[in-house]
Amino acid sequence: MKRTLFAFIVICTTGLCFAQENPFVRHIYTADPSAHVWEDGRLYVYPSHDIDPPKGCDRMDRYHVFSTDDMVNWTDHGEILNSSQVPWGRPEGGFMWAPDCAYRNGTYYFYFPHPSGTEWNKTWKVGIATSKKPASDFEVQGYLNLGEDNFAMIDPCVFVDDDGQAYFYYGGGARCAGARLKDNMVELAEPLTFMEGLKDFHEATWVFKRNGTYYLTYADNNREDGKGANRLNYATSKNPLGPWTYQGIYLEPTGCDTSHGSVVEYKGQWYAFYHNSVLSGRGNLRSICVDKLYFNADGTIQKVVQTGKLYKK
Ligand code: FUB
Repeated sequence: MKRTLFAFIVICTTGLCFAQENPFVRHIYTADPSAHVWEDGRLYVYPSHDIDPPKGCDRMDRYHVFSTDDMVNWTDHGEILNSSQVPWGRPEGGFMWAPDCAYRNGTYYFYFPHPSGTEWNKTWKVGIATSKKPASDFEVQGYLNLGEDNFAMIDPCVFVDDDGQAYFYYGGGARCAGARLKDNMVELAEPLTFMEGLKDFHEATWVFKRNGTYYLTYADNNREDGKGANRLNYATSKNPLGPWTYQGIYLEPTGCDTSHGSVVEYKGQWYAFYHNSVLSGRGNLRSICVDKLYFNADGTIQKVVQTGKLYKK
């Protein structure tokens, strides 16, 4: 009864609102949550969208955006971009993987990995769509020029430092690279360099800053019984481009074929966003979740307690 009440969906003027329960989005499958707090005081989540029935991660072809101002009631702002709207995208569509969003001088920059060719894993690009609004009206502008080697160029992350300098990272195919972005947010200001000091890096880069320390979180390559059981790890540095000091695991496996998350502070509380498989029972039909994240006095991260219906193997 309690669960039914919690899952009750309320129709709001702006869209669908959901009462808090993990997973906090239950009407569609979502993964790879990138969370940001923007100037309007709301927390926005930019996830990717698993399509039912799944075929690996091939059929993921669109993005929705969600927001909240109380971590309890969530608004689905609807679809903001579809692979059919990407002029340079692969003709077959799909493969709209983990995105990120950044804000600068009145414009929202939405970075999304998408292949330009049928041979998807050799033709990745990081597309950019822009809008004057955080959750609608995005228009594809092109893609970042990241050089000739487009293998596994996925999972873009853009971190904007306190001085306004933006940094671009990507992470896939067991390598993680980063570089400063120009003020225009659509060009690198310098060649990409590989991030040093990460242990067993797989993908899912996320960078944030707390008390003058930079944190880089990522998924490792852990596997159990031949299946993905990736964990979220983190490393710290006094420089946004490293070298990094490996610190450990902060999120254990969530029952999915992959793991991917973000860390953000909102109204004085830190949160870990991630995805799990409790709605579908399938590792590639994922659902985004959020739980509180706590730091120790020395700045290390305590293991996140996954609430709600816990994943059981
Ligand atoms: O969702 C598609 C891919 O799976 C992401 O880009 C990876 O991080 C993994 O979560």
